[in-house]
Amino acid sequence: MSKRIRLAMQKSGRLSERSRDLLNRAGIGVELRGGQLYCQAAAFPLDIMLVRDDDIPQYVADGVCDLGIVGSNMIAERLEARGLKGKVVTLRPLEFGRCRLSIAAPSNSGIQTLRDLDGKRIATSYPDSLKAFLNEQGTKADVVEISGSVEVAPAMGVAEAICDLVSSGGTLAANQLREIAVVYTSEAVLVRTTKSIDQEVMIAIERLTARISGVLRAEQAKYIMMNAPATAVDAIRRVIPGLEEPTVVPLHGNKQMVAIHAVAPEPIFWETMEALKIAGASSILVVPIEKIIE
Ligand code: PRT
Ligand code: ZN
Repeated sequence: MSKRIRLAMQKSGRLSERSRDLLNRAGIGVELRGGQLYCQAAAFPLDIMLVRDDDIPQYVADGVCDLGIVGSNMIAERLEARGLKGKVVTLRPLEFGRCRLSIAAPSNSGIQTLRDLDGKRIATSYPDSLKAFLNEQGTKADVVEISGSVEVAPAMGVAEAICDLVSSGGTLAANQLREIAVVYTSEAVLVRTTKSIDQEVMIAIERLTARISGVLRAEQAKYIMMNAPATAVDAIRRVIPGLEEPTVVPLHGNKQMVAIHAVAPEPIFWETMEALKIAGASSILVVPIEKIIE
């Protein structure tokens, strides 16, 4: 039996569905039933451990798992802030689970800047990230560690401020909290252990990483086709940023007109389509791309 990658990802929570979806789009064949802690991928030498996100950094750092899909906030808190950064390498950001770790205080309090936090208490589930940040900023606040519902800490008199993850900002607003500093921004990342890895597994990791990169690039990119007068090709190339070498072919029976086909590395907005039309293009088609391998 060939050797298999061991990958840790979140069992259930904000990252689990997107993690599973990403692996499936990379052709891995992940079928998970509720309550499962372990799963063998059908179409790739990959075994998946489904765990709490808090445990993923340690599993990867210890080499219990070769790879992990986890928020970079967890890597920062569990490893970087504890001097263990070298235990894992980030293979690539995964473009989901975006958020920021922010310090916030009640809107009606006098706390408006970091300096106002001197001598105050800040409640958080990210004590090590927060302590490292306060140290770096020279702010002398006390860190109160709590495990959940951080946003209610000021109302309950547990602390004067909080430090928590923010994505839409809705939770802060609902609790009359104002953001005063960003500790770091975060997104889901693919990480690998720096412990030694079997050569066969390493090759499979490279294949997996290339497939994931292909999926993510394809998600952004669009295939664009249009007709235009041959004289308009240069103007059209200027409209689409990053459009490097389009395929330009003459239209049958009309020597003045060409068809232009190209991969646009970024989404094409209506404004871009309108600008293409003004530059001379017609019959403009934009279609999604499913996979890319360079
Ligand atoms: O059970 P397990 O330990 O695995 O899960 P969990 O409950 O600890 O984590 P979970 O599923 O809530 O979050 C997993 C990961 O999602 C986090 O580690 C981040 O990497 C990422 N993520 C992205 C977020 C958010 N956005 C987020 N908004 N994690 C939590 N939040 C919470 C935040 O703590 C606050 O309570 O959402 C609230 C704020 O959201 P907004 O939209 O109101 O600003
Ligand atoms: Zn967690």
